[in-house]
Amino acid sequence: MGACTTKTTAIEGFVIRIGLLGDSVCGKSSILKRFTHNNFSLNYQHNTKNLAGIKSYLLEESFVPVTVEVWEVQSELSVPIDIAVIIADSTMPISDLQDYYWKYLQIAKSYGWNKVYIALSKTDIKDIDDSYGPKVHEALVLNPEQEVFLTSALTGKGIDALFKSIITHRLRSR
Ligand SMILES: Nc1nc2c(ncn2[C@@H]2O[C@H](COP(=O)(O)OP(=O)(O)OP(=O)(O)O)[C@@H](O)[C@H]2O)c(=O)[nH]1
Ligand SMILES: [Mg+2]
Repeated sequence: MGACTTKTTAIEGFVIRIGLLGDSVCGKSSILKRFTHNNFSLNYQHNTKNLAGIKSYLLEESFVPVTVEVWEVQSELSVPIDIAVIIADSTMPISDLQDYYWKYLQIAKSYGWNKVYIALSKTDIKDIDDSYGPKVHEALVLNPEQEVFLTSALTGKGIDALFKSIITHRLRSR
């Protein structure tokens, strides 16, 4: 993916709507904030409402402006979602991840969202080595083409990679 410019307002073109799903405190707002405003706060405030952040890109390969709308999902949304991302706290034991993933996969399906990604949050807290991603991949019985995204909203690590991968796949499947 080429270099991109960002704007804070939506511009006409292709819109991709992404829904972030997961337990309270798993890090949805923090990922949203890092993505839209490139900042982070350790102060926690629970959201009861669905929240959205918007960013527009001018990508070399898409020829049209791409607007990415990211929703922190707390309940069923009235807007259509293209891709759901299950956010799981990486400090959770891998043995608990499978149930967590399946629970949110069912929720995504109940909303009619069939394209689902998995991202682990807060990877700065725990010592994560190269074997962690493959272990999660195996525990969740993912397809070979499904990627496990390791992110930290605190450091910003993996956040751009997650959204850029989603945008690239979505543009290819147009
Ligand atoms: N160290 C660290 N802490 C994080 C990270 N992401 C989130 N946190 C902290 O975890 C807490 C919860 O994060 P939120 O992003 O508010 O969680 P949430 O999923 O939006 O929670 P709800 O709104 O209740 O659903 C906050 O205190 C954040 O500062 C991270 O990448 N690293
Ligand atoms: Mg929140």
